[in-house]
Amino acid sequence: MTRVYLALGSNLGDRLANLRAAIASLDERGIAVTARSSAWETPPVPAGQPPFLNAAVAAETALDPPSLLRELKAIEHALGRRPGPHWGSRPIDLDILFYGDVRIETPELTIPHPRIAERAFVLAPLSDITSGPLPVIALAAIDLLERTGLQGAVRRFAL
Ligand code: A4P
Ligand code: MG
Repeated sequence: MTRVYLALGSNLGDRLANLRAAIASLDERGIAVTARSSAWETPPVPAGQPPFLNAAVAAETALDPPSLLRELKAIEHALGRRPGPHWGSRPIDLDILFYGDVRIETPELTIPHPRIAERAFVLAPLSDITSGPLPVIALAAIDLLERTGLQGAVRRFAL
């Protein structure tokens, strides 16, 4: 089993329900959720689309990285996501942040997910479910979040 961290984001439809449904689906697909963050409302990057609710989960899985990505894509599709513009609005986005301590650079997968260290919408949820150094990056989410200067731009909701 490998410890993975996943990011969830929604800015279309019932955002909280989308996050909850995605987390329930993970458990059904061999991705056993062990911790979930609060839901954080975050300004969209780039601006000009509805605000996101973001969350992060820790999970244990026996799936290899390509199989894990396939399961996440299947959940996105089941929850109504259809291919659209890169960085566009979506009912649900599921990304692999970390897969154990592994680095992966293939056409289909970049792990750790790019730009984690600069993204308040990833770091705020991660700071709920991690305390020490993050895998690979080796710095704590809370310290990275402070460096973004965006802490004040995110609001917490129960998930
Ligand atoms: N892919 C490569 N690496 C990964 C990975 N670690 N996890 C590939 C998941 N997928 C990965 O993703 C496109 C392709 O990336 C996948 O088919 C996979 O082969 P996608 O989810 O279809 O498209 P996307 O989400 O538009 O792209 P991406 O790269 O996930 O976008 P980002 O960088 O995550 O940005 N603002 C706020 N406030 N909150 C957000 O959640 N999200 C985005 C999406 C932009 N702005 C946001 C938020
Ligand atoms: Mg994505």
